Amino acid sequence: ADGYDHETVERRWQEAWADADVYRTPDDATDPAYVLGMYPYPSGELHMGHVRNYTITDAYARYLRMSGEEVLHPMGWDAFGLPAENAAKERDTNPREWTEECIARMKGQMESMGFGYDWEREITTCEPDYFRWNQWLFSRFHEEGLVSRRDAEVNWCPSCETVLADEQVELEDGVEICWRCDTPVTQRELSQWFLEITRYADELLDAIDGLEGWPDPVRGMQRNWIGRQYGTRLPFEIGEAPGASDEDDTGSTEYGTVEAFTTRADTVFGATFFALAPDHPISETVAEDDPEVRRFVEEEADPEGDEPNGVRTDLTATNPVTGEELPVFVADFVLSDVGTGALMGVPGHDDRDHAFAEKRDVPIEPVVAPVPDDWNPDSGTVPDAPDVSESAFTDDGVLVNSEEYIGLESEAARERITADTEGAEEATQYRLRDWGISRQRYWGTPIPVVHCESCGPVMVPDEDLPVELPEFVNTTGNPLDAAEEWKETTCPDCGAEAERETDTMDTFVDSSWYFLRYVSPDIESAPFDVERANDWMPVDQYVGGIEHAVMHLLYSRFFTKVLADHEGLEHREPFTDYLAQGMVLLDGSKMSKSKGNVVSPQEIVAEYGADTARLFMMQAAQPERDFDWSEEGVRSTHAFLNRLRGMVESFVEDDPDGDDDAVASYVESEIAATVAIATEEYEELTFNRATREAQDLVRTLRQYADYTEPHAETYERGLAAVVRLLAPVAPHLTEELHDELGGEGFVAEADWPDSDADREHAEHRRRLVENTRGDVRDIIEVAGIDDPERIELAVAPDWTYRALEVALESESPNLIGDLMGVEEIR
Ligand code: ANZ
Ligand code: ZN
Repeated sequence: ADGYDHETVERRWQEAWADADVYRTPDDATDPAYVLGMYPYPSGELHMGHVRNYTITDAYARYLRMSGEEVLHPMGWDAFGLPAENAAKERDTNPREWTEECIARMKGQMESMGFGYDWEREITTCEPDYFRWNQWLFSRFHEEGLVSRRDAEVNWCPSCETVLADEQVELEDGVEICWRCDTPVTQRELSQWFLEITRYADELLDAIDGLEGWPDPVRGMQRNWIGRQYGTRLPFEIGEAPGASDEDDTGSTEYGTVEAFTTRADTVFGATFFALAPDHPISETVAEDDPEVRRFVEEEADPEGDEPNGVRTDLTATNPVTGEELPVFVADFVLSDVGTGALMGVPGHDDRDHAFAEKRDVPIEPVVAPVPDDWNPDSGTVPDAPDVSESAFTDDGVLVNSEEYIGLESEAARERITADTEGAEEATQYRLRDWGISRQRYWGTPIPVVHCESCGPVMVPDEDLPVELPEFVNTTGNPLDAAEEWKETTCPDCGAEAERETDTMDTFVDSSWYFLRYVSPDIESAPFDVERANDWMPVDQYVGGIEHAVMHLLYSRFFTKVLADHEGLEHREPFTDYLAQGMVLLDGSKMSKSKGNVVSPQEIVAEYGADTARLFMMQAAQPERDFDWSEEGVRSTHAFLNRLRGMVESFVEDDPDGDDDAVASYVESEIAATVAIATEEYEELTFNRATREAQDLVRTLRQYADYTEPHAETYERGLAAVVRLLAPVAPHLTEELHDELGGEGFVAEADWPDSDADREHAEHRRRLVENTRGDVRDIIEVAGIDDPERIELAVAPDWTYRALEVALESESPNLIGDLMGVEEIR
């Protein structure tokens, strides 16, 4: 593109900043503003999403620095993970080399964007001096009883040959597929390590109320994910239906009592069946003798299917409230890891139970009625039961057909029924599961455990950390399993021959505390310096994609709470404010390699420069919003920067000195208003509005220079203000212009302009000007002014005061005065 030599300008300032250590946060900073973008996975290329994310944090960090704050703005690499392993296999290299190359390339790209990071604090999670602390933390969690090992059904991707966490399984056309390779996921039973996040479920949920700097949708997502429900556990006696075991001679089996979790104990009189999960122990026992149940359990059950399916057993379940015997089904909509893996079916008041009852010919009975409009609980009357034959009535209401509970409202009935029923208990149930962190993969943190035949699994002692990775070998399975020599070790407890654990940790472990490592990245005695973390944490502004709004943020909150409880951290939440930036789209759809619609930041930077790319992105939309990439928009941003540059240059050359005081004072007030408004917008991270303000001021200044001989001081003050207001977003060119205008030092370290303008007043005045301009146009016409130059001058945007003067000099001053009350306005 035509215009200034952005490449030279940008490189010059990048080098100058680096030489002067402008973005360094000294260790003795007291409480720097902590601004953080989610660290990237080093894929090798910075994409538009990264550029947007990091421009937001960079602009904000720069704004805060200019406002006089100490700033902590670090960057690092989420360097473990599957793609590196796959790439290494493809290219016949190893994940470490591949990752290092990618990091080098992306770091260069970040530097070319002018992001002001404190690179002294860079962290790379695949380096032993980082991941040893994952291992150390694992041991601390273990000491605190927050680690467990159990057999678990896990999602297994047959193609990646790895266990997938729930959130790594995606649903496509009703089929669960692997997030990386789209292969349908199967199930496997494996011994897994878990971090017991469920112990923090209540606090993780309750504390969401205090996260006022988080977007509401994200808070809602976190609440949902934790999914707390209050309800009742009701005990059902399981027995065999009379005559059921006549044909066999094995005698009757004892099944005992099975509890069912329900949020609707008020509907217990409407229970018409009982259902067990296919992998409930009783289902499995029944399946041994009953071929129909076996076929269902082993083949037909489809927990993800749209329709509820089930098979009837010969068992009955006794309703603990009514004494009624209910048929027992094994049904696939009952999940084994929810509640107790058993439920009472109430077709009259639950949609799924209704669908199931219709299919299996189970009675459907109404026991809760909608509350009538004029309902008086004390009147002794009872509303009519609703018709539930076609669909369930799922709201709370008033009990009907429920013996002594008739006439009670649902809430009260739940309490009473729970209290009155022997063996019934209040229960809280969560959707949140413990966090399975075992991955059968090479490129991750080795889980620091040794398996000993006599001692069982034993933690590797702290002094033997880190457990490093063996050399990478290209096998189909887990390379750690194949590393025979590496596996061989001795038991830390008894000294006998033993084997290392071959699972590595979920990489979400790395990212659950990396924000703490930045505080003291080189400390060798602990994962972080507790005192400094107490001073510097929490992160004041976190920015990153909404795709991490559930797991990563939740895990980070969990780690922070554990560290607060056991390692002296004085903060219980890691991120005060969180901004989820929107996506950069192309023609309304997401940029993706598969669609072939990717705009490369590198090409844009080469053609137009980083400042243009950054300014265009920040201007296109509010940071939270999606927006369409537009080459047209990029070009006009580029043209704007060129114009600004031209204005500064010609000012410096001509050094004009005008004399029009009225206009000068108008321009002065515009400068003050712009600074006041833009400052507020920067505070809110609405860079689109902040930069729009600066652009408007540039237009005003240009007109000022075009229409009249500007006052040098005013004009220069205007230009200097624009340069500073744009410095956070377009840091290179503004550095150059600051220099040309004779500014001292770096604009990156200059003082933010201040303004005594009051925003409300400024906006009121602008509206007035806007309205008056229309009036002036009319007056000029009425007054018959026909000197084109004067008309142009008079109606030029924002020149109301000038315009009034022209109008007043016209031949009909009285008319004008009458029409407008001009004297008063002046
Ligand atoms: C009886 C009942 C009556 C229920 C009624 C609901 C409505 P939701 O539905 O999200 O609020 N449940 C219990 N254990 C389950 C399991 N292992 N798998 C699947 N579903 C299970 O969640 C609470 C309800 O989920 C519980 O309340 C139970 O059905 C069902 F009118 O019990 B309810
Ligand atoms: Zn896969």
